Amino acid sequence: MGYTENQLVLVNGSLESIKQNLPQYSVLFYTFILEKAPAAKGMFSFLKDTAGVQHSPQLQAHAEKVFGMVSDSAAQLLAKGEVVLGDATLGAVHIQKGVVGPHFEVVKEALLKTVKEAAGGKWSEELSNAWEVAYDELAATIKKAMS
Ligand code: HEM
Ligand code: ISQ
Repeated sequence: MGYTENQLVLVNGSLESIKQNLPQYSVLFYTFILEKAPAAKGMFSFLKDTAGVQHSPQLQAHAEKVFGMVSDSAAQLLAKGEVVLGDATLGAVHIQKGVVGPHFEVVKEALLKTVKEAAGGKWSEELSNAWEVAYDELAATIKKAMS
């Protein structure tokens, strides 16, 4: 079955919860990533020289961009059943930073855990699945651009 309106509503509702406390959830997002892939710390310009994960405007802006792009991916899936990457340079950016396939699973897990925290009592398997499908489709477009 294709992506549904309800799935988009679920994604955007929890995106609002994330945005209501973006400093906290962006730090949490990176913390989950570095738990699984400690070496990824050196890949992010705004993390490599800090102790642990420290809040900064750049860190928050990057996290917000990723959450926003997954929401946009969900909207594209609903509207036309596929995702087209808006920024054609994203493949090259990630290659240049040393990103490889397995990193996308790490980021997915971290994203879903962050969504779970932010959604609180509103979390459900259905909500998580709506994020997962939109992320997977978006990740596939970036991986394709990297290949
Ligand atoms: C940079 C999005 C997956 C690591 C970026 C940028 C965007 C982005 C928009 C900024 C590009 C620019 O400089 O204009 C995404 C999305 C992803 C994804 C939507 C998944 C669907 C990953 C993965 C990794 C990663 C799996 C590896 C852990 C990085 C790094 C940068 C970057 C290290 C450069 C950050 C810096 O400026 O220092 N990504 N990314 N990304 N991404 Fe991703
Ligand atoms: C991937 N690419 C760019 C920025 C990011 C921020 C948080 C988590 C993953 C990311």
